Amino acid sequence: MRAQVVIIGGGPAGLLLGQLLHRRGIEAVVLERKTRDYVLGRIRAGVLESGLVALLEEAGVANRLRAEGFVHDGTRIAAGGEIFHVDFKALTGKPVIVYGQTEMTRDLYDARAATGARTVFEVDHVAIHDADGDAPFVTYAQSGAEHRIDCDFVAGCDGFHGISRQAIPLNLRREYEKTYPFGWLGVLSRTPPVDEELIYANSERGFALCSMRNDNLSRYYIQCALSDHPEDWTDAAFWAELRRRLPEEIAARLATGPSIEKSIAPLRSFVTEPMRWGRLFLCGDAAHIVPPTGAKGLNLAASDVHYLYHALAQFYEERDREGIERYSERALLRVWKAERFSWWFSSLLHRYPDQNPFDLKMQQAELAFLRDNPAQQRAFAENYVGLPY
Ligand code: FAS
Ligand code: PHB
Repeated sequence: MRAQVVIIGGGPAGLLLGQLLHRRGIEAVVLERKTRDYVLGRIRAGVLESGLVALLEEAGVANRLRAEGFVHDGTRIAAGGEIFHVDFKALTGKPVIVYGQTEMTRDLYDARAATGARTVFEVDHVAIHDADGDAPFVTYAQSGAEHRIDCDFVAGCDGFHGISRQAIPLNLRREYEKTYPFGWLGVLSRTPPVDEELIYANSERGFALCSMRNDNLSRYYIQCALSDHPEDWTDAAFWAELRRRLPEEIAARLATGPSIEKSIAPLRSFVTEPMRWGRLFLCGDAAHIVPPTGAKGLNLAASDVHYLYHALAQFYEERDREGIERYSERALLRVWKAERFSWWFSSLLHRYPDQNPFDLKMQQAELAFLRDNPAQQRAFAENYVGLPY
């Protein structure tokens, strides 16, 4: 088999890249380890930056998003018993759209199926060969048979636990990592959202976040110990703890109900450099991870896709290698700015076990500065709605 591009990973990065390439007449095969339903069963991100929305529009996959997504002009931040609003639209001219990653991925799968482009599910033993040469190829097993795809380029969109990053020789890779001493316990419930916007809360008991997917589907998170397991938390215990971490007027109107999904995500900051080796390009979580506090994970995958899509189009349409040569440099410049914002916002809202009274005073002063200073609010808003590509 042969393809111009082999995309390893059928998550949002791989599917969005495949759809954009298809629209430019560039043929890509997507290899996905799981089934489509398994991928769609993951509950993850919920906030889309305008850059990602524009890419989905260009990919012809934004109709449902436009019809069902919630346009949010700002967010609320609760701390010290009070709550303040940051107005993204007034400060930056841009909103964000709340639309579940699951639904975005579903739209991308539907669009890909409609194009007839090749997607191979339930692949195993995927391996990348000769990525540093001029004739790379990918091998994989499926349904007991071994397969080989010769290609021009390989896009490693296989997430943090994929094989693509490992294909780059260790002596050529530089990895940067910070792990956080807590996780996020997330609950999805068929209940009306507690507010029309997201509420990020810093409480003495720890972080909490009130989000949503639609008028009757809410997503809540509370900071939890790394030793916790979802089964340690009954629904009643989760709702009671969430209430304790919210201002009274918000807690009083919280609609509770059975959890339809309950999971714990560890928090990590991670970047691997470079994001390219020869004809292999890393995209999305395969190259970097951010704590979900700043809602950047999915949106960073999108900017990687933007740079790679344009680089490949430039190569095939103009036989110009400039975008390919500069992919890693360009992508990493934005990655590190999002890593910084996600780390800063996490340090602002969570309670850390080693925080001393001075540290707490610094956190409170940082929150008060964000509450009171228009320049700091503008900087926060610019990062949250998404820095330019
Ligand atoms: P993904 O991990 O989504 O997709 C990679 C795909 O590659 C998967 O489908 C996987 O099955 C496949 N794959 C892996 N190995 C393979 C192999 N060897 N061969 C073939 N296929 C392979 N971001 C936010 O912005 N907000 C959030 O609230 C948020 N919550 C998250 C919660 C969890 C538990 C996790 C893990 C991440 C969360 N994220 C969140 C980040 C998340 O949204 C990612 O940034 C986003 O999924 C990145 O998309 P991809 O890079 O496509 O990686
Ligand atoms: C979500 O809705 O899942 C969500 C929203 C904002 C975040 C993280 C997660 O910062």
